[in-house]
Amino acid sequence: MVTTVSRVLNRVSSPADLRTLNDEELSALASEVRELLVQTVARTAGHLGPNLGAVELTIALHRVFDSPTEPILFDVGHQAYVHKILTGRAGQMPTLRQTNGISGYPSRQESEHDWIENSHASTALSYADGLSKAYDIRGERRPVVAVVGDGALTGGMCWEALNNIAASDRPVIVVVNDNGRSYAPTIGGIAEHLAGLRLRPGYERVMGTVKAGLPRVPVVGPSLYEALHGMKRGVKDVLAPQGMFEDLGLKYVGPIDGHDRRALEAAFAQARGFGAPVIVHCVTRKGFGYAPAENDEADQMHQSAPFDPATGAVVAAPPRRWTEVFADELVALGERRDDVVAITAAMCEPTGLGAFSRRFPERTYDVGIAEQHAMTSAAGLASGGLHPVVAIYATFLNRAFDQLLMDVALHRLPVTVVLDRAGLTGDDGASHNGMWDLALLGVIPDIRIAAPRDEPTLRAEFHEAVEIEDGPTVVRFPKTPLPAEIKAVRSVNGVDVLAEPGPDALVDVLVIAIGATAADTLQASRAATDAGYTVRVVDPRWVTPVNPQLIEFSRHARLIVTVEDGVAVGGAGSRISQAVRAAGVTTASREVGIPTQFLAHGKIADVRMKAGLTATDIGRRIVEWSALVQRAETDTLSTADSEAIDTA
Ligand SMILES: Cc1ncc(C[n+]2csc(CCOP(=O)(O)OP(=O)(O)O)c2C)c(N)n1
Repeated sequence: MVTTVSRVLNRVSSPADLRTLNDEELSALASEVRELLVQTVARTAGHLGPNLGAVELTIALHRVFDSPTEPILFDVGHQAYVHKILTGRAGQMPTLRQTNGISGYPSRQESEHDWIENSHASTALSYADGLSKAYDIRGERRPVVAVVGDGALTGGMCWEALNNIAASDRPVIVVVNDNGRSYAPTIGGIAEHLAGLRLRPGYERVMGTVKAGLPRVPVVGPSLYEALHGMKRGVKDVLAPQGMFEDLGLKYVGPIDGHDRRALEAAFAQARGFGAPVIVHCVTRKGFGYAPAENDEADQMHQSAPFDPATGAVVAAPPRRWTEVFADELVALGERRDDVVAITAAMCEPTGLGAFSRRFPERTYDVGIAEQHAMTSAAGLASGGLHPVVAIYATFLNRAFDQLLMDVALHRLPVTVVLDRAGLTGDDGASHNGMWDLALLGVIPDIRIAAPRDEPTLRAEFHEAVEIEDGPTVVRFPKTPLPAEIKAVRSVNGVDVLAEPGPDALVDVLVIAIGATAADTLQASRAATDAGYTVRVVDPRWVTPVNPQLIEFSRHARLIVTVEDGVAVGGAGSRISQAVRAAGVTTASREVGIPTQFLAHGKIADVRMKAGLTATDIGRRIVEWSALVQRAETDTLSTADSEAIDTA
């Protein structure tokens, strides 16, 4: 177990230290890094496969390029654990992704070696393009390195950037970390082209023969590494234009065995010396050196929950998630309706499309990491008479906003967008929280958004959504485990009443719970009841359009409090408040939601606490606001009394 940093790794506190090590030490270092990766992620959870595959590549980059003067940018950043280890953070690895610990992505706060931290894919080449332009204008000749996976390379932004990079003479070095996979195998023409380069005569044959003869061990040792290392050094690493890249006007180096550090270093040095834009194509294996990851068919332990390092087996059975319910319903829907098709942006299994894709492969489209294209392609499918279901994580919807607005909604096309991981997601940090969707979607004319609160409402609302054929619908649900069923005490014109003193009662507070906040909101409302206020808790089920019944309920309350797990500014609550005011109802209203901040990574419970969104926080605020309203009413009454006396 390497929680105390050992041996060679002990001597590496910055990339400069790497340049003092000999071959043997560097091989030992690679093994130690892998051991540390496995032991760390086994406890903290996180991205394992991508990092195991990038060990030699990252060591070689840091030996050839002088980071941070020569920036190394990691696309997505989920494969940057090795970079963290080599840039002075090995000792902090046990805190990876933990509250107040180091981030699971590069972090500008953590290190001058970390340049970008957004973790949405396919941006590194654009950053590199811009950085190199800046250096150019400032008269500095500094190479900029962008490390991009074959998966991220399917994203359109990469090609927009390459279009500019190729037309310049600035030293942008695009290192393609090609493991043939995103989560699952990368699909599409670009992937096929890369595969074509990778499969040039001789390359795969050598790799295959070597790999077949190797003993399987849980964590790679120097001998295994050396075997590959030695055998692969015959593979060509020529500086030569190749097909697609040549057509773009880019120089191409490769394919390089991405686990042969010396070959990598030679290629990087060659690219660096070239002094102009160049692609270095490195072929790696996701999960390399750790048998359970290499053998994991689903995603090569792309992102793992805590596991037993000896076997790779996940230690705790995962709780039942919203995703599984959606997955179930989608298959059932596919059986009933042959016009339903499913689209994923390279996240088939994580977004719950796996079962549907196996049952209806001809009706499932993996478009690559290309949310924008996914949405407009869905518009095309809908124009052609089908009903597409686009399944993406809420945070990645940001990418496809304009496409949903203009290409889908403006055309009133029946596309159902299913947003997983809506609300706080916690340990993946600021860029992964699904907290913007309600605010963004709220400005789309006539869009219909459902926010289920539990399993039965998810099933029901998804079905209602796909029945709508005259415009887009959205169904959003969180990452947190499914709560117990929350039964409505009654339902009025589509609004579920979850708690109330009685059907006709005028209440002190109308609490409107959006989607999965229902459980906490009910708990919070009990605090208000305990404090002596009468409370009605409702779930509108559909966030937009605002249900007129909410306005009716508002007329029978002294205060309205909305609760949502998205940004409060411009969110569902503010929309409801506006609708209430527009209807001439003067009931005071307050909105509980996520503050407009980039929230640091941590356990969801900790992040929720920092955001003031626990049941206790919500309860306290409801009580405080109720007291304010009561006081204001008393003040108004006493002012009215004194006015009456004055004028008497
Ligand atoms: C815009 C966007 N969509 C989806 C994701 C989720 N995601 C994270 S890593 C990944 C696969 C990346 O594949 P690749 O770039 O080949 O890197 P690898 O993990 O194979 O090293 C995906 C789809 C993301 N980060 N950004």
